[in-house]
Amino acid sequence: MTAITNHMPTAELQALDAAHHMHPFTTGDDLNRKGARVITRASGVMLTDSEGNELIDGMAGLWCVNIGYGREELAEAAARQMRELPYYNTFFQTTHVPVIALGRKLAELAPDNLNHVFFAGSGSEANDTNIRMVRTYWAAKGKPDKSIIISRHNAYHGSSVGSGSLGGMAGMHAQGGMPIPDVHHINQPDWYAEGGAMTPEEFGLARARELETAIKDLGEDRVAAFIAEPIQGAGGVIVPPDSYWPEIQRICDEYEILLIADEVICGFGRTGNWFGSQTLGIRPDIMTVAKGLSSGYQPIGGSIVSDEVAGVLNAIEFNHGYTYSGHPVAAAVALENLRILEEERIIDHVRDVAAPHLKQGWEALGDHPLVGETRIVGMMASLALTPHKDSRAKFAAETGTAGYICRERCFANNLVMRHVGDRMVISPPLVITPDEIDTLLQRARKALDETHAELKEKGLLQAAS
Ligand code: PXG
Repeated sequence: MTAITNHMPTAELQALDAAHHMHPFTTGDDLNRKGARVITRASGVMLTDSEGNELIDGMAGLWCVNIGYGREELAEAAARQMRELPYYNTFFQTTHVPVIALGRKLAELAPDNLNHVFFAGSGSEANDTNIRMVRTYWAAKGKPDKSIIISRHNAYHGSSVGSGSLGGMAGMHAQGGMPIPDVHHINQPDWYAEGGAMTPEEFGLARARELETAIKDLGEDRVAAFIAEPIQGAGGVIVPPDSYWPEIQRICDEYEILLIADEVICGFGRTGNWFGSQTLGIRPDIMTVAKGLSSGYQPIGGSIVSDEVAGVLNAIEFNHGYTYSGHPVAAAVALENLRILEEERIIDHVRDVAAPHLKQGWEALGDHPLVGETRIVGMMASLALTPHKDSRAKFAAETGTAGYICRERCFANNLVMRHVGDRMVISPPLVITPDEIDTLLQRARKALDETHAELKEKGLLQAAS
């Protein structure tokens, strides 16, 4: 067999990809007809594809490459660890140095009483851990019926059976027998799409109080936990109104419900603090982490757990764990990533330089005829496309039609920006410079202009009635 390399013609790579590779969240036949874009290398915030195009990665891979691409130190850390101890498990009363060091570092970085880490290979696995952990916690406290986990429609918590059930994606629930029992969903705090005539503050309170109503309906003695992303990422960078989180926190405290903050996207500097919980003033009992923990250089995730929860679980045998829980190479790479984030003061760069610069330019896109709202916190941002700015109207065309066109126009202009329905979202590497932000914004505006022209030409600028 011939070796497959970066130097093969794109069409050949695409044909092999089509023949043997099944892509996530993709209609394979459609993709295989047109051929996948082949990414060959990356450096800083830039991606290179097999045709030699250089694209700004406005999505930091998939919300994860926080320190940017091409950091030799992480390659070195991986190679060093692979030579010394490429694998050992953390079952059967054993441990190893990288996992000890990473556990201590995370306990130091995480807020307050969050001092214990259960490692996993991904965010999905970590949220599966959380399902079993909160139920086992209450059972150990003599309350085995406290097993319902409340989550939100349009949340994303992963794609395994457990984490996909926690998530609120209707398309996922329609396939493969989800959600599992004892998961309950309330509505999301998306004021732009669902707020109607309420002010954002009224709406935020109303949506938070759905949690209280659900707890009362289901019974306080039945509800184990509430899980939420501080800011929904995959749902479209939905920034909740300021009134939302304080009310959620009050309800969790009052009814003795564990609060799980899913920090898979918000963690490790994305919102301008180490964790989104700090930016939004939340006091979680458990935080889910992954993605930015290693800047995506290695697959690793985990649950960072409070002293109280760990205290209860440590008194029993928790029959749970993964072959790669605390994988030494992934842990060594994560540690090196955290060292770089800390020593290079990358979160200060976000707070003082990159986020204010991006915010100014992003909000300026709000004057574009297609843009109904702009939202941004730290280095995660969204804009809602609309055919009619003043009424926040949706398009008459199927949801996602305009968003998809815009995403394609972004690609054509060498910018990776993702669409979620008709919202455009970005989440660039945290190390992005002001000049690179300016280029990103210029390309985004050009893509919006071209999207507007294409929608007009195709008669798709109609509002839904
Ligand atoms: N929680 C949150 C908040 C996430 O965003 C997960 C858990 C699951 O993590 P893993 O590592 O199992 O994928 C995620 C993942 C998208 C997209 O299209 C977002 C994610 C994954 C794939 C695609 O925006 N987020």
